[in-house]
Amino acid sequence: VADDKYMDPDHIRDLFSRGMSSMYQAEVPLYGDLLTLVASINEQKAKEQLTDISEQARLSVERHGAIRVGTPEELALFTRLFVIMGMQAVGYYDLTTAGVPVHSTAFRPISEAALASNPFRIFTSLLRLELISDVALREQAKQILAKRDIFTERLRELITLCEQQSGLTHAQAHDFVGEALHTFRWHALANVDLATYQALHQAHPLIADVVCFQGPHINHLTPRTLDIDAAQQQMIKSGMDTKAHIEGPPTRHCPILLRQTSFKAQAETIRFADGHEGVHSARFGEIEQRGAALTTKGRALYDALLVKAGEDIQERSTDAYQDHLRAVFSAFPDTWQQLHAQQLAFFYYHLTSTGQAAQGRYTPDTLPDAQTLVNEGLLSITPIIYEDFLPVSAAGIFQSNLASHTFIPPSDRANSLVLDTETAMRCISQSQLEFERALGQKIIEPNYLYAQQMHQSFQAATAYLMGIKH
Ligand code: OOG
Ligand code: NI
Repeated sequence: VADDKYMDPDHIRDLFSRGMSSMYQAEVPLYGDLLTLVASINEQKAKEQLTDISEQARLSVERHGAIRVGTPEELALFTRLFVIMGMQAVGYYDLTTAGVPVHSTAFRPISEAALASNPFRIFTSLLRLELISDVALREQAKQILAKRDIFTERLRELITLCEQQSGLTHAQAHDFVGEALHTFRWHALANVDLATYQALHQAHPLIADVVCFQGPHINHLTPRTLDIDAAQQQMIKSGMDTKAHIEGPPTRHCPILLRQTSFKAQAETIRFADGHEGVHSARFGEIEQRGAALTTKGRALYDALLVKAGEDIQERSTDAYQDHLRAVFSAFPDTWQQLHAQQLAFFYYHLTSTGQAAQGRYTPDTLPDAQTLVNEGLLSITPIIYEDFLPVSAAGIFQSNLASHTFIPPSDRANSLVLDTETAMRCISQSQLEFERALGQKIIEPNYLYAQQMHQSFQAATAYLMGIKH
């Protein structure tokens, strides 16, 4: 039994996610427009889709954000901050393979109940300063980062208090959320002079974005739409500077994984420490559509088809690219029954009315396998929603927001950054270990969570068919 002296972490996360959304609406008015646009599309679509995917309540509060931190110590602070809101590091994404000098995880809730109440996630990237080959510049960046403190003193006190007493009272939790919001707000005042900013920006725009400000400003908040094609069209119609194509799989009858698009970051006025004014682009808008989580087998097929589709993407216009993608993805089964039968996606099982009437029909020895129970109409299936991210899409989102400035594609960047794919590939497990060392804990493997959910739902449904009482 939970101690009601303390606020439930799910409740703290909900307060925090609402607070972030209000703050970001005030900071980036276009984000407010995006929320309105997505809400109206979701309302139209909800009736058709939510019968397949039952999560009415969470949709209106569902969003993810992203931050980028500069040091292992800063990353460790976020582990402590997010766990208070019931968010843990799930998934490891090495974006250096795609030419972006960061590696990342997503802090998110993991239990079914917590996801249903508010699935707020923060994609958190750690800058890899070791990839700056100019030693003097790297040292300078380190020194600048060492001087900043991204948490208020009161926030640190509250985190320590929470760790000591294993929870926060309602008053302390409200105080905590207010203090935590400060960490994510925008700073129009840089903590370096213009020349330093320019030198870091020259090395990579991301480095300037992470190093030159007082804190890791939230750079986007992404609402979830039920129809990203309709939302993308609306975005273009309302004049938003939208990304050329939607990241992820093509339009399908059965949505899988994650499809995302964004409007580009705008140049914002910055005052530098030496009084100069300049511009910096950081904050953008993104929307996403989520579909079924894929098994390792399904994911391998997805990755292979994406590579195949990407081989000649450059020459194609947006529409031609989507057509091409759809053609390539015709090799990916597109009914829930097939996706289940071929073990490409994760599912929840439910007893049908036929199943309800078959209580105790089987023993552990006679129980058929899942596919047979589905075929015989005793169990029905619904897809388990993908709660995580995609490294190729994430890199595409990063890059579309850097492109308007001096982003240099990986092949031309050899003089300042060592980012060739082969080097990055060889270091993958090593870099994950380093990331985990900085986090202060192991990263949870997403498919472990989905497999567990699928297994538990099968156990519960078949226990009934075997007459086992819980
Ligand atoms: C994070 C970009 C990744 C997504 O939705 O894939 C991301 C960033 O730009 O910091 O948010
Ligand atoms: Ni995002």
